[in-house]
Amino acid sequence: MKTVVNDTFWNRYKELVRTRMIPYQWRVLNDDIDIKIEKERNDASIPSEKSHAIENFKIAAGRSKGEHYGWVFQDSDVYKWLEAAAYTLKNHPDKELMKITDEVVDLIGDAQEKSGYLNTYFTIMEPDHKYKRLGESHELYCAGHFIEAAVAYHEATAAYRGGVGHMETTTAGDVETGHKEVGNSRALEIAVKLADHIDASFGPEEGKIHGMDGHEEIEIGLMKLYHLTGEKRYMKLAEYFLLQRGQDPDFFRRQFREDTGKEAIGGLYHVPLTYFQIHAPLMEQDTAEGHAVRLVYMCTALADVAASTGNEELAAVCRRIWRNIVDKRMYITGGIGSTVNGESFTLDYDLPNDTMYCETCASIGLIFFARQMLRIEPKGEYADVMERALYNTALAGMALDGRHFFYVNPLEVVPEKSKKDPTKSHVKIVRPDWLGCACCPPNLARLIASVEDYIYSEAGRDILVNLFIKSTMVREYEDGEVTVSIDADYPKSGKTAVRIENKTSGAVRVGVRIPGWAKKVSRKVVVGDDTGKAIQTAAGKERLAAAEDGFWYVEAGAGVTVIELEFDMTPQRWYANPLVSEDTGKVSIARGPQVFCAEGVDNGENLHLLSIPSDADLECSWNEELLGGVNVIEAEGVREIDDEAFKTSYAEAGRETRKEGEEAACGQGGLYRKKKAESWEPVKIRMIPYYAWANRGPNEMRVWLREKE
Ligand code: FUB
Ligand code: ZN
Repeated sequence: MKTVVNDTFWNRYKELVRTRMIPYQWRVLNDDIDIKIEKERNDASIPSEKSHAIENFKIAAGRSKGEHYGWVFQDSDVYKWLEAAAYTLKNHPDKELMKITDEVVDLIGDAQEKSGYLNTYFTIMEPDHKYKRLGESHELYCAGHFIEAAVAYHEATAAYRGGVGHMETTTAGDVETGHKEVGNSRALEIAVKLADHIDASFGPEEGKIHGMDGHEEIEIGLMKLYHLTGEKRYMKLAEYFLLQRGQDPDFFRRQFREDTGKEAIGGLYHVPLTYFQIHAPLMEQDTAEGHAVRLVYMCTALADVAASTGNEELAAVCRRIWRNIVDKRMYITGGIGSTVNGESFTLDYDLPNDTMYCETCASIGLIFFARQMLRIEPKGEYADVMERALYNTALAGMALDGRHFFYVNPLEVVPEKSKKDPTKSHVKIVRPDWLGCACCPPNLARLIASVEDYIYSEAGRDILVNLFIKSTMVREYEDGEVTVSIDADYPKSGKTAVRIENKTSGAVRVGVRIPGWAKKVSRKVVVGDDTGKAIQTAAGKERLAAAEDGFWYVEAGAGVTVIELEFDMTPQRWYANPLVSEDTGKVSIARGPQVFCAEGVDNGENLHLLSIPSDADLECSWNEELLGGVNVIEAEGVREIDDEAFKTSYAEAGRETRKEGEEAACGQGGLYRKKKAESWEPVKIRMIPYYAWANRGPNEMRVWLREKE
C-alpha cells in the first residue's frame, strides 16, 4: 500500500513536522538552541539541564570525551527523531536532511559495539552491567526504537531506488538527491546486528537470559524487522519476550540484587509488579494494568504477532485488554493513565480530570494498538478509538507552533493549582519548550509524519477506510492495481467521498468506516466509467451492503465506484458512565471526532461555575482566524453567582452581623453556609477543540462542564 496525504488539516501538521519540528528537535538533541527544559514534575533527580543525546553517541563512538547525561533511555529520543525524519524523507526528498540522517546513522553505527550491542549509557557508564538490570535499564526499549527507526529509514531511502527489502549496500551516486548512499542500508545492517545480538542473548535456551525488558518496545521493533526481512527468528523472539512477562515475577528484582547487592535503585523496585505487566502470565492478563505506555506498547506487539500468525489465543488477550481500556479506563479524549504514580492505570472508572496522567506517548501507543487490532479483525470501534486519540490527546501534545509540547494532557486545569498543589506539579498549564524526559515530542513527530499509515488497512483482500483524511492509496495486486482516494475536508466538514478505481480482473471489496459517534449518515454509491463519470447510479444502490462491525462494504467492480457519504457533524452532548464519579452531573461537548473544551481566556475564571442547560442549542461556526482555523461551539449557559453570603467573612456572616435571635447566614463564615446557592447569570459559553487548548497563554481549561436541567 502506498498512500499520499493531501489534506488541509493534516498537511499543515505534516509540514509543521517537516519544516519546524524536525529541525527544532535536531537542534535540541545537539544542545544547539537556547531553550528552557522543564522537569516533567517536581523531582530534583530529573535531569533537565540539556539533552546531550547526540553527544552521548559521540562519546560512545569514541569521537568525544565525557560522561553520559540524561535518562538511561536518552538514546531513544534520537531514534524517534530519526524515524520521523525517515517518514518525511519518504515523501519529501531533501538532500540536506538526508545528509544529516545518514551521518546520524553512521554515528549510531560507530557507537555500536562489535558484538552488536548498542546503548550509550551502558557503553559509557556501566560496561560491565549490560543486560543485568533489565527492570529499568531500557536497553531493549532503546534497541526497539532503533530498529523501528532503521526499518523506516531503510524503507524511506530504499524508495529512491525503487524498492524495499534489499540488504545490499549501495554506494552509487543518485541524480535526484546527489547523495552518495541513496538507499541507506547501513541503518538496517546495524539493526540486524543488534537484533541478532539480542537474539543470541535472550531466549528459552540454556545459557541465554530468560527475561525481558522492563519497558516493552523491543517487541514492536522486532516485528517491524520481521515484516521487512521476512526473518521469522525476529517474530519468535518478539513472541518470547511477550510471553515471558509474568512467568518469573521476581526476575527484575533478582537481577538487580545479583548485580548490585542492593535491593532497589531510586525506589523503582518498590513499584508493584503491575507497573511492568509482570503480575500474571501475559496469557492470563485481562485488564490494563501498570505503566500506560508500557501496556499499550505490549499490546501493540501482541496484536501484531496475533495478526501475523493467526494465533487466536493471543488475539483473545488483546481483545480482553482492549475492552477493559475502552470500556472502563479511557478518557473521552482518548487519554489513558489515571495517575502520575508510575504513570499508570489505576482501576475501573477511576478517571480524575485534574490529576490524571494521559501521557502523549500513551495515546500514541493506543493508536498503534488500535491499528494492529484492525489487522486482527475489521471492527470500526478500533478505528473510532484511533481517531479519538489522534484528534484529541495526541494532537494536544504539541502547540500549534510545533515547538512546545505537553507530556501530560489534563482535562481540567486551574493554573494556581498546578503551581501550588504538589500533587499537580505534573499538570503543566502551557507546553514547555522541551522536557527532561523527552519521550513525547519525537514520538508525536513520528506519528504525524506517518499518519498516512493509519488511514487505510487491509483485512484479507478487503480494503478498509479507517480515517477520513484526504489522500490517495494505491494497492498493487498480481492482476492489476486498485486506487482508493478520499476526498474530504474533515473534521471541518462531514462530507466525504471515497473513490475506488479498480484495474484488477475481479471485484474488490472496500469497507468504509461508519464512525461510532455519527448519529446520522447519508450515503450513496455511484458506479462510473473509467473517467469517474456516473453511468449507473441505480446499480450503486444494490452494491450497498449492510454495515458490518462499523464498516460499510461496497463491492467495486472494474472501473470507478464512488461512495459519497455525509456524517452529521452537529455538536453532541456526551455523558460518562455513572460510575465515573468525577463526571457526575457533567457533560462534554464533541463535534465529530473532536472533543471540545472551555478555556478561561474565552469564559473567564472559575470555569467550574459554568453550567450548560441540557436543552441549550450548541451553535457551531468556523473561525478561520482563531488558532489556525477551528470550529467554535457556543451555547447560552449560566454562571453561578458568588452571592453575598459567600463573599462575607466568618465574622461578618456568622457573628457580628447577626441580629439578636437570628440564625447565622453561614455556619463557617464565607466558606460554608446552610443555604444552597441559587443565583445564576446568563453567559455565553464558548468552546474550542481540545487539541488547540493552551495556545493563548496560561489559563483555566475544562472538558467536562456542569449541566443544568
Ligand atoms: O520510560 C521511557 C518513557 O519515559 C516512557 O514510555 C514514558 O512514560 C516515560 O516514563
Ligand atoms: Zn512520552
